[in-house]
Amino acid sequence: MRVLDSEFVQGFIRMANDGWEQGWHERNGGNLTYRIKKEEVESVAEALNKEGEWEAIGTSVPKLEGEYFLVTGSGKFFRNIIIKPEDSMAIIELDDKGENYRICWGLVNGGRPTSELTSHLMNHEVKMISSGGKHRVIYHAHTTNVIALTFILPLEDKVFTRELWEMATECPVVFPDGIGIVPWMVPGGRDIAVATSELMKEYDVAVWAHHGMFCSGEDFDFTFGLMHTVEKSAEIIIKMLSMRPDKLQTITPQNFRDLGRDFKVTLPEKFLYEK
Ligand code: 2HA
Ligand code: ZN
Repeated sequence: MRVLDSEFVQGFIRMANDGWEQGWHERNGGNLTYRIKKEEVESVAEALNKEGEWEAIGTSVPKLEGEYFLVTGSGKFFRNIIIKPEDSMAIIELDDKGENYRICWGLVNGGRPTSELTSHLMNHEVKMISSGGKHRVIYHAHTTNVIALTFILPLEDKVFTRELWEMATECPVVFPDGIGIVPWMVPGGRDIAVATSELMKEYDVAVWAHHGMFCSGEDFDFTFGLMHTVEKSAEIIIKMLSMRPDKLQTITPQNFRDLGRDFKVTLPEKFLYEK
């Protein structure tokens, strides 16, 4: 099958374009990667080039040995993915140590996988293990309202989680484990990748202060939906704070406990502190 005809590639392109339309991907901002299923790799096997040069990942992800990923390209614009996907993204294969990758398809005009490949692959490894193999999508976006909040809220997991939960009743059901905060760090390197993947052991969402968000999920719908839900909640905080500096009423810790019981989600007590 042609790579571009396969459902997983179409799903990837649609998600990338949805992110563009949300306004989360100015210029070359953001990146998206998908751990391809074995049967999906087989379905496009004849279109994959296995002669490419191996390149160092910059870290070691041994649990991902031999895995294939569909990834956005470094310096490529999300805005262009829908019109020139073969220029904007690539399929890469990892070697048997999880230390090197090679390009098997895409990036037809040259280029490299996303500048955040180290963060993506370290997060994939952590989430593949913690989800028993279910999580396949890692998504980084420059979500306007969450970024704005990182200038005015303390950079603490418990503050962001609680404030975001309070803004929309469905939030604790969509991200019951909460969200983690990475303080400002230089992007693109191993240090920010290590810090993010540490948080991803506990959470499906990590905020990069003054930069954006990372989300992990099982498929394109869940991962996009997660990013969208967190960002929408942040938008409500901004609107709320723009109207008045404090809340007249809100969802209380006991309301959250009642919600958790009826919706069968465990909400950690550390987020249900008295203010
Ligand atoms: O430009 O978003 O974090 C891509 C990025 C780097
Ligand atoms: Zn970024």
